[in-house]
Amino acid sequence: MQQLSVVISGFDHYDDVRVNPSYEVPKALAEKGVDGLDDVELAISAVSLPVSFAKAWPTLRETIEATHPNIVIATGLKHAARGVMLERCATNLMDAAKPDVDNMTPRRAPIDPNGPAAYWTRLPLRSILADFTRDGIPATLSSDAGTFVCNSLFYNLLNWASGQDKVLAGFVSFPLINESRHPQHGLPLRHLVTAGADVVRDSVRYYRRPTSGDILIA
Ligand code: PCA
Repeated sequence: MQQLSVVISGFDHYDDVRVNPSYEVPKALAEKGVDGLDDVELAISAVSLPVSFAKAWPTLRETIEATHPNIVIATGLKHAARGVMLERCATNLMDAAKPDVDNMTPRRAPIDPNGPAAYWTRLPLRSILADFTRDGIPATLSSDAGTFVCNSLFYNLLNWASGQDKVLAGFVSFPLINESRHPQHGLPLRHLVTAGADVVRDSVRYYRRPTSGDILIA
């Protein structure tokens, strides 16, 4: 049986957000696993990162170096999102409108002065979106994850992945957790966990059998 390792990261709580869905989802997936995958033994590691330009990526990289993952899925919270946002592109820009947890507010600065302007995600967004439709998860494709810590982490992750032989990596933004029956804003946690499981399952399938039908940049 093939053994594959997946790292899924989220962020610590910040601002006025008591429970950051971007960590609740990785934690639930690491605890419960993901069904629907035959002939594969999946090891899922969840890690929570500080909302810090300087420390988020080094913290994720430590977990990556300890677990040698085949797939890395980073997640974050987008307060204003109605549904799940599948991020297409990481840009080489920090432009913070508020300080991070270290009280740093980088303005109009590159993340890597020698790096390319942007990277496309390496996750199969089209097949993930198709599964979201099947599971009734409201979702959109998004062109960028902003210019705060989420985008910085995404860019550093893809910068690293570009030097690896075969690692899939990408970023998914979650809305707030909202347990009301018909939420106008945000989604119940169980829907977010279903969405996270779809992302892992499709990424594993794509890792094992890349097909020309799954266009990465959707
Ligand atoms: N969202 C922030 C950083 C941490 C998080 O969950 C962002 O949008 O950059």
